[in-house]
Amino acid sequence: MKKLIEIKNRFFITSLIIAIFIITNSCSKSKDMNPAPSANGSGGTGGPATNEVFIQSMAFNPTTITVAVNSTVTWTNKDAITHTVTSDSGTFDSGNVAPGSTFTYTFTTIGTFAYHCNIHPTMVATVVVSATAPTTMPTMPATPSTPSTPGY
Ligand SMILES: [Cu+2]
Repeated sequence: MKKLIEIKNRFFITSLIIAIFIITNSCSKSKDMNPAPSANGSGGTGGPATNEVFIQSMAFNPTTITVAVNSTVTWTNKDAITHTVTSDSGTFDSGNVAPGSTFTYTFTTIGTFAYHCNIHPTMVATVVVSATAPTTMPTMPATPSTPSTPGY
């Protein structure tokens, strides 16, 4: 009878040690949890779309746009003053483009077309019309490198 109690006692102590070990182990595991990655801010640059030129801050943006032949280019006046989109060679002329208005022109001839604003002669830009669509993609901002996680 005394022997049986001793065995039961040892079993209890062994179980207790195992239980403590499991609890300790599971607690240390929770330290491995990584913090959730923070979400990036909203995208969208608000810049001109493909085949679009912004007339903004007394300048054409982009100053040189390359389009495939038979493309339609849209100029959008983002300024609070009137501008014009006038070809240097007289190929096209928008006339007055009021603030918030647009001018479109379809380029059916391959070549380089310099243009300016009749009201502000310092505003000059170029449309390059190529046989095929440009292959260059808009430059994307570099992906920021993730900071290294210190080892445990
Ligand atoms: Cu102007």
